[in-house]
Amino acid sequence: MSNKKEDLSAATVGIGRRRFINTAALAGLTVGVAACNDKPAASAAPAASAPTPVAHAASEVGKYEVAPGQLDEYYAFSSGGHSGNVRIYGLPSGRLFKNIPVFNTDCLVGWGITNESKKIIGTKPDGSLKYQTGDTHHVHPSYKDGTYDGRYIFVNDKIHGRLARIRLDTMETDKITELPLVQGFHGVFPDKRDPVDAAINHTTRVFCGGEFSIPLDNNGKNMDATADYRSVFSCVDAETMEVRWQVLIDGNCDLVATSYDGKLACSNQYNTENGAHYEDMMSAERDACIFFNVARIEEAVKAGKFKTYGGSKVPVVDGTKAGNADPKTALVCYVPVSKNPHGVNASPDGKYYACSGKLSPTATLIEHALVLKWFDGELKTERDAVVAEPEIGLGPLHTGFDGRGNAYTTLFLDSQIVKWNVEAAIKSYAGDKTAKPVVDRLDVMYQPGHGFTSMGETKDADGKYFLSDNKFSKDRFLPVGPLHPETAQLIDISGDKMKLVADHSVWSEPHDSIIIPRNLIRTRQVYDINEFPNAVKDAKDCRVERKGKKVTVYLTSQAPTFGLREWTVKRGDEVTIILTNLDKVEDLTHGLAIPKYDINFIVNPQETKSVTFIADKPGVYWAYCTNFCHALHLEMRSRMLVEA
Ligand code: RUQ
Ligand code: CUA
Ligand code: CA
Repeated sequence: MSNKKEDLSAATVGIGRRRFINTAALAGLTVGVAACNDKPAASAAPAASAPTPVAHAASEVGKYEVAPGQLDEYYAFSSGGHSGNVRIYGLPSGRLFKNIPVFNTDCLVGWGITNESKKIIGTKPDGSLKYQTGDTHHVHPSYKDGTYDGRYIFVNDKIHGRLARIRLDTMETDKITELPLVQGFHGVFPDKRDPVDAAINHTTRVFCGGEFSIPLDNNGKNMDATADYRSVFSCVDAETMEVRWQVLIDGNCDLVATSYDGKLACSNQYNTENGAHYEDMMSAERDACIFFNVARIEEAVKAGKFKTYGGSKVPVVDGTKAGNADPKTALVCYVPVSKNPHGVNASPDGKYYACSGKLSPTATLIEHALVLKWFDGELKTERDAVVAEPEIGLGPLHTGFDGRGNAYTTLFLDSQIVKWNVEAAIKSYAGDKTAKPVVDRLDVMYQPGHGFTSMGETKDADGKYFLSDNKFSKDRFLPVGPLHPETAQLIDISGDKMKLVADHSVWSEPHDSIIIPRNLIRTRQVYDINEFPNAVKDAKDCRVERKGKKVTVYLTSQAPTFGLREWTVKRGDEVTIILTNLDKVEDLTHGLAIPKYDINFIVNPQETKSVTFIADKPGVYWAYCTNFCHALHLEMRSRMLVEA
């Protein structure tokens, strides 16, 4: 299904006959995907049916390679899906630099093991982690004046409805917030300037789309009253990470986009039917893209026009259709969009939102200024905000922009990236038969989910690269057993024709990524010891302090020794080890592991971390350095005696 080489005209002609995808076609799709995977792929040699890759000419290979000792031009930050983390890799090389633990636990870093990380993730009353899993989907950095300011990255956890913030100076998670009334938190997007005070031209709010509708009073008594299930759209304060307000809506949210003037946030809706089963969710020919008028919502909250639900204190305003019939006072605007859209993206010029059809072979283009006009009561219907709906191919999901007026949409079913021209699409919609929106197509391997352009979510879209995060890699890499890696395919979009220039393997399962030029990122390689109130600032301060059964071990590391050669605690003590790395040299990280006590974490230069455990197993235990730090790394050990 995906290996076909369609010529452009044939593909375009074919679309009209496949106007909408119905249940039968979807059933066929499942079979198709399974069939593609069914071929024996145990051999490392290319299978006979392997596609001829649409690759660049051999002479151009060097152009996209990063030679030994050279640095990449871009950072890519990528969500890790149900691995719960965020990855950083370099482009164009595809070199993996770092996995940032977020909602997952990670024994390299000690994420979920140290007291500091547990506090960020959240604990139960007994001190254990509240959740050990997460499903990261969408990564978006904070903005200043419509482009990245290098302060933070925000990422969601779809499972437990949490929003995390990653500091970009250390590239570590620093806060996590759980949203009330939310199951399945999918889209996230920071504002690109303050939505209420235009003078504040950086991110102050992060918008979060709740995907699964649930009973508002989720008390175990109302499984069948699905018509009363609701989902909410949430706004989180970017600094405090507290939930400011929520909007109760009809239907569901999915992905989220924000305007460049700060006035609107929006979310595509694929389940306006409010169905609980998939047939119900795809029964309507049209769903919607819902727009949130941020200033009006905040006025309503200020005026006390809100309710609270289910024990949460967060104000919830009414964003239902019934409650917002008059555009002039409406908080929200539901713009009808073709069947079951997935994905909404704002164009870098701030003028349009592209919302893909998924079960319709179209992308719906909505004009920002017209949505504002609707809120002013100057538009007849919400649908009048639609300015184009080009037929682009089967299973359109996500769209990136090049800053030169072109959009690039992933076609999941066609296994293609389609490049279409925004102005041509608008002309064609207005009746100009000579306007041809689709300008290029490229096969990708296979079934792309998310795709994005370099800087494409900013006003500085540079039109250099498009990265296609594909959901199936099949025969593209050496086989590694039943679970395949995914393919991230790098496409050069700087010319008229898209050019596939690299296949990168990525571990399951990236959803969304962003590509940022390296000069926008400023990291620190060494911590400031004073950031940690509990730091042990001198090796001479190492000691053991006892208060009843609570014992604190103050420890330092400095290659190749720990500040204590040994220490003693008693069986049954609650032991807290506070470890400060006194080394100031860049890249000089130490680790501390204690056998049988399940302790393992690292401390970076000038960093302090702590762990707490019950000393319930008498004996001598070697506490050793895990991170190769010195010629005497193996000798870098201490002993803990737990007295019987
Ligand atoms: S979104 S590709 Cu389409 Cu969360 Cu996963
Ligand atoms: Cu310190 Cu290895
Ligand atoms: Ca639907």
